[in-house]
Amino acid sequence: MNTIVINLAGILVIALIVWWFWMSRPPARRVSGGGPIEIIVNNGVYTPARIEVPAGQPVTLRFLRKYPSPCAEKALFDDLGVSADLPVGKPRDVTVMPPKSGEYESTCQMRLYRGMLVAC
Ligand SMILES: [Cu+2]
Repeated sequence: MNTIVINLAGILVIALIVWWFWMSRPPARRVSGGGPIEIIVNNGVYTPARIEVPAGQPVTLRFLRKYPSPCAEKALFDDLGVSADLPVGKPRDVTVMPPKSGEYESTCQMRLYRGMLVAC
């Protein structure tokens, strides 16, 4: 009986982890006006993780890394050819330009942190 409960709990935890890292779709944040968009880097997530930006215009993202683990030390935009080092506790501005409308993923070097720039 106890084994079954423990197994179920284990499955639940795994499902939660899978959902958290791969399937959660937080609501997009739309950019209004100029100024950098602040992104908090902490506990395995970017906040906000999904940001809508205008296509074909440079946009500045201000990464604020609060998590000291080396996992969080880089922000990579593979599709945009951008890679930035993020210092702990100090804002780091990264300017990117999505060339056309579409989704552009940002990740850490291990791909645990996942963010999405939605250009339209
Ligand atoms: Cu990582």
